[in-house]
Amino acid sequence: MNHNSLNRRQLLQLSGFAGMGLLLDSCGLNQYSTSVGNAIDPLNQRVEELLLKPQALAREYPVSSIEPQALLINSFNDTPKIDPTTFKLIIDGAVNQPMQLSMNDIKKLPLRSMVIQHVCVEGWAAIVQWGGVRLKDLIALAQPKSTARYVYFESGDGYYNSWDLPSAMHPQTLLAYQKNGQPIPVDNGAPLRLAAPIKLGYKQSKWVTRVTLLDRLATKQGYWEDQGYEWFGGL
Ligand SMILES: Nc1nc2c(c(=O)[nH]1)N[C@H]1C(S)=C(S)[C@@H](COP(=O)(O)O)O[C@H]1N2
Ligand SMILES: [Mo]
Repeated sequence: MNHNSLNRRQLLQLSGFAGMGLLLDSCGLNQYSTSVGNAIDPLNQRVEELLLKPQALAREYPVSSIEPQALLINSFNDTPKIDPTTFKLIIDGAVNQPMQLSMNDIKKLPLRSMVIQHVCVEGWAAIVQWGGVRLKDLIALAQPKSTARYVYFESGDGYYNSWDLPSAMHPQTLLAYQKNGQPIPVDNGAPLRLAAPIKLGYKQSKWVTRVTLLDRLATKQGYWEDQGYEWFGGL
């Protein structure tokens, strides 16, 4: 079943991880090492471990701390035009189950809400609420291959980015469609944007259209990263 929408079995699989067995069929140990991976990714872990092992949570704030004016629009390019009714998020690469999901599909998945601090390296920060689907849940649905180590994100405005797999699988890493309790405004990345309290602002791609799991980091690592920003971008 290739590039199908979310079906009932997959939804059941997600709730309670009844389908974990499917994720553990990896074909033996993979001993290769990527120079980039070993050099700058201290958390290089196998995907099976990341699906099971709890990761430490970053600070969350009460709703009363939200600073609605503090989150500045920061876009390197024009806001892209994406029709949310026909939009499909592509998940592909090192997965056994490539998928294309509509916003309806995505909204059927468990909604995770969090109030976190967004930090931009340009010298501002904002407490903001994000609601959306955990990226980990989407990756689990796509059945990652045991060789996957990185996640590459493409955006509708030409922005691109890559993350280490542990950060992508972190329980507070969301593909968000809500901001401060409302649908995300287009300038903030609708219909889907990355939101996580563990990475700097430039790692939080807006208008994400494609999520590609990779065994090795591509030469294109990120729009800002390729101009000298640090790749890991952790907080
Ligand atoms: N696609 C895309 N994503 C992006 C950017 C961008 O220019 N294009 N800018 C980044 C930077 S530097 C920051 S600080 C945040 C800003 O998010 P906001 O505009 O919703 O406040 O988006 C990040 N994600
Ligand atoms: Mo930023």
